[in-house]
Amino acid sequence: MTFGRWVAGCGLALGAAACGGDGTGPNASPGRIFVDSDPRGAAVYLDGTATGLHTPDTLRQVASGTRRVEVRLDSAGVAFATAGDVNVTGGGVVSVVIPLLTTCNGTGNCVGSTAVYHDVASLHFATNPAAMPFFSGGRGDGLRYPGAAGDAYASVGAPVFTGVPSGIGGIVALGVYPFNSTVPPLWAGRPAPPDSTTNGTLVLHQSTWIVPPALLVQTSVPRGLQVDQRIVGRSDVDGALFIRVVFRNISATPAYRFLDPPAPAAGITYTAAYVGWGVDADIGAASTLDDLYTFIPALNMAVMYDAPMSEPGFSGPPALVGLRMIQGPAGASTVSLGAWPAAADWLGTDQPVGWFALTNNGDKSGSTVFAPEPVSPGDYRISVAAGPITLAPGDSVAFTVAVVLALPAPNTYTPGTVLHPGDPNNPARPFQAVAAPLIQRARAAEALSTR
Ligand SMILES: [Ca+2]
Ligand SMILES: [Ca+2]
Repeated sequence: MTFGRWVAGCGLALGAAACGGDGTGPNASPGRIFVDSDPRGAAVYLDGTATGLHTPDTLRQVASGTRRVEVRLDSAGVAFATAGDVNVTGGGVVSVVIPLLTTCNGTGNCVGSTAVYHDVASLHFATNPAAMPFFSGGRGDGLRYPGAAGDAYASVGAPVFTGVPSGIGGIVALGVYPFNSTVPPLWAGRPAPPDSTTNGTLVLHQSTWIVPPALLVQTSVPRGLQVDQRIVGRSDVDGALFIRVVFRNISATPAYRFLDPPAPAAGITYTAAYVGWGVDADIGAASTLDDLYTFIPALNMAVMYDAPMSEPGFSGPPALVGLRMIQGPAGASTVSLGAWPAAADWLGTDQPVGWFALTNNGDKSGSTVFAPEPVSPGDYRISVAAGPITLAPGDSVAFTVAVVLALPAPNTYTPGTVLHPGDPNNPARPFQAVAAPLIQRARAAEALSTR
């Protein structure tokens, strides 16, 4: 979908600001640029040359016309930098607030190259500056259990979002793979507080902005959102991470508008929004995926498992992967447990596919709704999301999810025989006995989250 009001009028997505009349001319006098950044303390470059100044500060005696201003900051070994064009008018002052970001190429592989691994609670998992946990270049080893030498369980995990942006009339949806070989990611990593480990508790912070790259600036996609993730694991709670997620609507802030000038000046209000988290659990080699999914509605949990409960090359029985909404966002009445096949991943131009997946086709008839049973073993993604909520400019909403891994209960299944999920609403189904350790661990994760 294309919407005229978002057509860029004065520059590229990552850059243009202070559009309008320029003061160039044979007699134009120099002007000034007040440069701020978010966060502050970045080195300021003018037309590619270091000025020696750091934000916030004022560039003086700047020749009139279009000038290139860049801010750069190295944080935790990652270079965050953003550049944009600024029109300087003779004698005047132009003020800009430029956000510090790090982005990747169309495949996201630059994220993989900068992945950092963490170990806690027998989990070995990747994070990166663009804030896509469990991602390491799509190689399928973003989450291992138990430990670094353990088996591979996931290729990516990510916040998900869907809603109706004001003034647009369509729907937008953010999935777990917001990039492909031709479209750069919607995610732009932001500087975040450093990691910490205290008394066996690991705390990681991840922050990202959802901003359309130049190729998508005329497309209806999620934008104007900041997503902060606080990932916590404890050495005394095996196989569990919990993730506190905050979605913040930044669409009307000066720093965001520097990146996305075609967005409505008053910002964007999202209605009928669902917020949540998704995982591409891959139990075993990515080339031979034979997984199935199901749900445990009483726990608001989606589950992925190896269909034959026997994975060649694994050191033991394949664990089950649970994704649980532990605490939903304020005001949400429905938890939607989603799943979709790899072939249905949506990107820039097929947003209704994502809305369908994350809300279960908008079926809001109960407190917990879930996707239909899978047809056959394969490569799927799972999600937990809650809504509907409204997210106006300046609003924020928070929720907590848990990612939980546990081995199947012994002697409850036949290795090599496909374990069918059965009806999620039937607590007597055979799957329930197999998943008993996962259910127990998911309840323990809930207790962990309240301390
Ligand atoms: Ca498998
Ligand atoms: Ca998968």
